[in-house]
Amino acid sequence: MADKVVLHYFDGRGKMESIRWLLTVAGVEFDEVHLSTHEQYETLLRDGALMFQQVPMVEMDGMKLVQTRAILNYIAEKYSLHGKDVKERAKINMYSEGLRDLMEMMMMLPFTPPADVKAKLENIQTKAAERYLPVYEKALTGATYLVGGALSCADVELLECSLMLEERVPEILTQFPNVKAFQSRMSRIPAIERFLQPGSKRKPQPDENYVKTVMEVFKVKLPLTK
Ligand code: GSN
Repeated sequence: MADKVVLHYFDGRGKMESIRWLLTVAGVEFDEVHLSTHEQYETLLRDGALMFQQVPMVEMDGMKLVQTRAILNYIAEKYSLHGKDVKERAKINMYSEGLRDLMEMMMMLPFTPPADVKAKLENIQTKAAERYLPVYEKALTGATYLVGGALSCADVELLECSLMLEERVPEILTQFPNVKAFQSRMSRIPAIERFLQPGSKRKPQPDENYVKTVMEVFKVKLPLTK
């Protein structure tokens, strides 16, 4: 029997959260090793476990997978959440990348100096409402899922991203009824319903403690290297 999947990351959302979502929807159980000290990070580096000295890292099928997109693509392909042909996959990837761009902007917020947070949040709100959400609203007109009438990783990411947006801007979906209806449909998928309940492996919004831990693990080297 294959070994259990193990996620190596902080006890928080960050880049790992989409991987938690996708594994959950794929019905894959996983364990987590939470990084909370620099020593743990050094041990992973010494063991050669991190190809680019970065997390997320996922132990799966005898591999130590890194690079968030590569990990998501592997899971999506393995569990038939990546379209039925190369053209569908291209569309799914385009939708996914848009969502990643938006989620990465939100991920940066807790690491943003307090004086800059308001402007950053306004920028996210504007981009979400004018650039990103209209695309998903249109794709979901008369459609259950974003691509090919079947559930894909892009759908899972849209649910994650839209819930994340609502945490910051509660009324953001008012102008996007298709996305709102999609959220309710997706939330009724049993694995997702369970994941949305308290006590699941879904992580809460990042707080000061999370930011402090990330800074400690990397010894103040800013985690987001872009
Ligand atoms: O998407 C990816 O997995 C990579 N392209 C980037 C991963 C990354 O930036 N990881 C950070 C921590 S998670 N925060 O974003 C990291 O390991 N930073 C340490 C470093 O030396 O870059």
